[in-house]
Amino acid sequence: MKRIALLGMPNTGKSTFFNRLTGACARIGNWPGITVDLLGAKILLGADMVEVVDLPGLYDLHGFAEDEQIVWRFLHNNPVDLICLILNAAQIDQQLPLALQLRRLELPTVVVLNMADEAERLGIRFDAAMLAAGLNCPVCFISAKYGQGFPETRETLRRVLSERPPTRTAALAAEFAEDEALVAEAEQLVARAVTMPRVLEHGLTERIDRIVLHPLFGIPLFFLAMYLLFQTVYALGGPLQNGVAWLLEGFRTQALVLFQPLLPGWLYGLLVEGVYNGVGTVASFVPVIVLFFLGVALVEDSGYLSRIAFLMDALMAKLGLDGRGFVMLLMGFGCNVPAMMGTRVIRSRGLRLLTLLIIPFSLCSARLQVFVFLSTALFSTTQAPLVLLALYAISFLVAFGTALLFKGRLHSHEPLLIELPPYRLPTFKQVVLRGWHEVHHFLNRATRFIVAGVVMIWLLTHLPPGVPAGGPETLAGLFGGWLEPILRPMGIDQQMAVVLLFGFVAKEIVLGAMAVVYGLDGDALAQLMTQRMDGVQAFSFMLFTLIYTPCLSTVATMRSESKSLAFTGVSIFWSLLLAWLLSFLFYQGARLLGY
Ligand SMILES: Nc1nc2c(ncn2[C@@H]2O[C@H](COP(=O)(O)OP(=O)(O)OP(=O)(O)O)[C@@H](O)[C@H]2O)c(=O)[nH]1
Ligand SMILES: [Mg+2]
Repeated sequence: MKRIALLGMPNTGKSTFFNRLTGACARIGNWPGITVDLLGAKILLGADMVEVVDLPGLYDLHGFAEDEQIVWRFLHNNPVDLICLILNAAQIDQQLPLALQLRRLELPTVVVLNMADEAERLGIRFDAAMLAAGLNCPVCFISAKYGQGFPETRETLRRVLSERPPTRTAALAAEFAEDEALVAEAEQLVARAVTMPRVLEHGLTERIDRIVLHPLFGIPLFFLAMYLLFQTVYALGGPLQNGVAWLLEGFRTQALVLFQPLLPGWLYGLLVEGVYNGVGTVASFVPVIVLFFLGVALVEDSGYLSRIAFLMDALMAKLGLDGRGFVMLLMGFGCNVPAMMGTRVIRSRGLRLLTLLIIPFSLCSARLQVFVFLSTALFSTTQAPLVLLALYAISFLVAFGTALLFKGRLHSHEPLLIELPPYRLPTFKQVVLRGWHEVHHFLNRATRFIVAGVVMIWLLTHLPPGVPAGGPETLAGLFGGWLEPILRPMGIDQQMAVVLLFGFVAKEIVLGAMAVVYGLDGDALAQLMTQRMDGVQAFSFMLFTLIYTPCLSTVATMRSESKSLAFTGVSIFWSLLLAWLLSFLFYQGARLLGY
């Protein structure tokens, strides 16, 4: 099978083109460094099956950041029949040197000038024939986002792939010319083949930036925007979530009960009280999560992330981090795992490890479910959003505190050059794809962790046979009993201790586990929680849930990204210790004050 590799600088639209070409839904965002790993897809191009590979962006072929090395290793280890080099047409002057560098690989290449729509708006004009002659390969113009020029580009790829005999990777060892010579050559080519207006009119972007990058108001504006985003998610998501919970409960009480007389008691218990209640309680949060990710997608795709990195950079430097670290924390609000992988764009190892260390404290959407559920159940409608806000604030504080504490050991300096891309509006399709992606991700985790988790918990709370379900004589009671001395001082009882034990695997299990431990779901579970714990206990439980190890996937990612078992161990130990300490201090302090 032939192989096409998509190469180009970060944020030039490689993944957007990849999605259009293959129908895949790779993650897209207006931030350099969204793709940090290989992603392949097979398509039928003409008569041939072809594998298309989306790669992380690279600034030049000598790059040594982890994500750039992935490209390098890929080119080294895999025969590539055609390089499709995606350049940002609106920044052609900065991007051509890479094209000239790649020419030295002596692989068949097609240069795709993407974002033709933006270049046109800026008034940049091209002499395509001259460019093609200068680069010695076909040149196509395209807008991967909106589709102009796509059929022609696809046809060119097919033609070049069928024409040229593949020159395998042998040529890779070719010496690279001095970079300066390439830059000079690129400048000459741009002067000959590109007409640029004297001043590039980025009018709207500049006007917005004058406000959001304001030295005084920039940061408060950012926090205001985040606050509004969460308020919106909460206000819209709450009713939706109740609706889904009501439907699921209705289905159980109207339809599933019909099976009760037909099935043995234990099997009905396992399937309905275990799997259905457990998974259902978690599933009712899908609308909130989807809404939340639509918000995240908007922030990510608009170009605001780069501004945030820019705004926060000076502040982060005091913590031994940089602006990107803050952006990774924000990405962690969605899911910690891709945020941790996003640190590959950071070159200095110390900086990267410090960033890796703080990301697990970022309040991810799985934890958000638990917090939305408990805060709504145990606090009034005016208090609940404040409780959530407090948890977000604590998430930041714990991350920053950790950075301060460890920066002496892991500090290292890497000057940060942030590129501020123009603001871009995501298309409807991009937003819908993103929402679908999250539902898919949820279902994926549901089948992997949640079902297995709730079945395990159901067994633990019902075995050995003959003892009262959920009681102290069950296996769960036994485990809970062991953990109790550690967790009692922070107001967490035996049953919730078992829930926390399972929460180590994935936070999505926490709610499902509560549903199974108490044999209730939805409103009934919320009702019971108000009898089982008061506000102080609930907050202590949430604090612990926020800070201790997020899930097994983050542990695995920590291990693979840091390439250090010891570092992973330190991270787990530190988060457990900190979770215990803070919950303990909060609980005992609140009780001392008479709450
Ligand atoms: N206006 C316009 N925007 C585009 C076009 N193609 C992509 N974009 C936007 O450019 C941004 C970057 O797109 P991606 O596909 O994530 O870029 P990438 O090259 O894969 O980026 P990395 O994975 O970070 O290297 C996104 O906001 C896209 O919506 C285009 O043709 N026109
Ligand atoms: Mg990409």
